[in-house]
Amino acid sequence: MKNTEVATIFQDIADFLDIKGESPFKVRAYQRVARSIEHSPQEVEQLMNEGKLGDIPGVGEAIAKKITELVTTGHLEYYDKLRAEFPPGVNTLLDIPGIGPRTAMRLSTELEIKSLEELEAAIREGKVASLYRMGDKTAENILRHVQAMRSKEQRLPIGEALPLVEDIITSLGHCPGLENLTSAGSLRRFRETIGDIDLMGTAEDKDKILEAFVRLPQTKEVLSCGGTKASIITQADIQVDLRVVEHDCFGSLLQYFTGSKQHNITLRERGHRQGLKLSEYGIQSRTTGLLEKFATEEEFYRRLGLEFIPPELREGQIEIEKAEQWAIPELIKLSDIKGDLHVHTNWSDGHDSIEAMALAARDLGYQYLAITDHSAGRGIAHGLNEERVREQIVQINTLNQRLNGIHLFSGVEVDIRADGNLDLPDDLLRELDIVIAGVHSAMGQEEEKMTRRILRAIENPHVDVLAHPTCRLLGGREPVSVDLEAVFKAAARTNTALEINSMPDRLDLKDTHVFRARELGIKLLINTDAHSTKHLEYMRFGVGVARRGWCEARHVLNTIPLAELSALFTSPRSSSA
Ligand code: DGT
Ligand code: CA
Ligand code: CA
Repeated sequence: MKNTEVATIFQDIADFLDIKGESPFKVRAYQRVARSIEHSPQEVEQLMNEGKLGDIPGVGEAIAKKITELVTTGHLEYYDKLRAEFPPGVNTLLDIPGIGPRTAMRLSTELEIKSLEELEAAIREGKVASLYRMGDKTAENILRHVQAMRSKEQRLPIGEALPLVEDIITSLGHCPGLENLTSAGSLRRFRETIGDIDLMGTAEDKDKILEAFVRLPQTKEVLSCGGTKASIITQADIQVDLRVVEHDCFGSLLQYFTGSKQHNITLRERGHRQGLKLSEYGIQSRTTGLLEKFATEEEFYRRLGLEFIPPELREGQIEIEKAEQWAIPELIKLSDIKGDLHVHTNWSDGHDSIEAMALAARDLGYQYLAITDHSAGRGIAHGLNEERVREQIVQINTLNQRLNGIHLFSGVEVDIRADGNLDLPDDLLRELDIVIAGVHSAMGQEEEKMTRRILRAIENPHVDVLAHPTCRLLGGREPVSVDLEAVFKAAARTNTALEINSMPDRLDLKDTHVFRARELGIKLLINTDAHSTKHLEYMRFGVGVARRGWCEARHVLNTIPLAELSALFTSPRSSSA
C-alpha cells in the first residue's frame, strides 16, 4: 500500500469524525497523521518493517497499530465501521478518488446522488458546480476521476494503443511550433496493456497546440483543455492526455510522466537522501531552494549520478541500482533483428505464398526467413502431413536458388499432442532446418500433465524451439497451467530456444518470463508467427517485450548473421550454443 493511499484513509477518518461531531482534537490528530504520512520520504510499509512507525510525526501506539493492520491486510476495521455508519450511496461515492466523506455526504444529501451514473449526469447538468462553495473546477475534477475510473476498468493492449497513438502523433505533427512530440507513461515503457495514453511536447504557443489537439478527428469527447494540458476521450474510448511545456524543462516532464510510479518513487527517495527534491519541473536543492531545469532526460539522470535508463526498464526493480553502477545493458533494437524464424504461408493457414513472404522479409532488410507451417494436428486447419512437408522442402530449395538477398530456412511448427508426442516423425523433423514445437489443443490440462507434456517435446533432440510457451491470448485466453521454471530448466539443459511471440495478442513469453529465461542463459527467439506479409511488421512488439526483459542482441538468436545461423542449424543441437 502506497503512502498516498494510507494518508487518504486517515484523512477520511478525520472527516468522518468531524461530520459525526467528535472532538476537534481527535479530528486534528488524524489530520496530522494523514499529512505526515503523505509527506513522508519513506514508504510506511518500509518503516513498519523496520519497526519505525513511531518516527512519523503524530503516530503513537494506537495509530501505529492501525497502520500495521491497514498495510498488512489492506483493510482497517475501525475505518470500515465508521463508513458503515453512513448511507450506502455515500460509500459508493467515496470509492471515487478525489471524493472524500465531506463531498460524498453533500452530494448524497443535497443532490440525492447514489451512483456513478447519477453523479456524472448531475455534473453535466451543472448541479454539482452550483452547490454552495463547489464550483466548476471541483465538478470538473470529479468528472475527470469518474471517467478515469471507467477507463481504468478496460486496459487497451499495446497492439491497439500504439497504432492509435502513432496516428495522433502524425496528425499533430503538422502543427507548426510543436516539437518533441512523444508518448510517455506505460506506452513508452511498452507495457503489454495501457490504461491511458500520455503525450508530451514542447511549444511556445501552448494554447494553439492544445486547441488543435482537442479538435483532432480522433476526439470523441473533450475532458479538459487549458494551461499546459488537455485530455480527450478518443473514438476508441481511451483517454489521451497531452502536456505541452517549454523546451528547457522537457526532460524532467518526460521523465516524470514516463514513470513508472514505482520508479519515480524510488528515484525521489534517492534524491531526498542527496538533498534534492524531484518533480516534473526539475530538481530543486532542499537547502537553497534553487530549481535546476532539464531539457533532456539524459541530463536529468546524470544530475542524480545515474546512467540514462531506457523507459522499458523503469519499473522500480533493479534499474536504478544498475544505473548507479553505470551498468545498464545495451538493449536489443528492432534493427538488430536479421530474420523471422516463425511464419506461416498459404500452404497451411497463412494468407500469402512462400515467395510473397520471402520478398516481404527481404523488404524489411532481413537476411533470412524460416517457413514454419503447421503440422496436421488436432484443431489446426490445413496443417501439413508428412508428404506435404517434403514437397514444401523441395519448393523452398528451388526458391532459394532463384531468390536473391534472402535465404529461406525450411521448418515446421509441429503440434505437441496431449500426451507430449509430436505430430510428425523424427526422421522427417531431422531433415528440416528448424523445428518449432507448440501446444495448440487440450489447453485445459492440469499443471503436472501440461508440464510433462511440454518437457517431453523439449527433450526431443529435433525440437529447436518452443513456440508461444504459455499459449495465453491477451484479453482472450488465460495462460495454460504449466510449471514454467521446470520448462526453463529443461530448455537450458537441452539447449532448446524459447520464443517471444510478437503477435500483439500473444506477447508470449511475456516480459517477466523473458527476464527469468535470460537469467538462466536460455536462447531466445523473437518471431512474429506471421500469417500474412503484413504481420511481419509485428516484430517490434516482440522486441519491446525483450527490452522489458533486459535482453541485449546477444541473448536473441535471430540477431546473428545468416552464415552463423546456417552453421548452427546444420550442427546437432547439443553442440549449438
Ligand atoms: P497506465 O496509464 O495505467 O497504463 O500507467 P501509466 O504508467 O501510464 O500511469 P499514469 O497514466 O497514471 O501516469 C503516468 C505517469 O505519471 C506514471 O507512470 C508516473 C507518473 N505519475 C502519475 N501519478 C503519480 C504519482 O502519484 N506519483 C508519482 N511519483 N508519479 C506519478
Ligand atoms: Ca498512462
Ligand atoms: Ca495519464
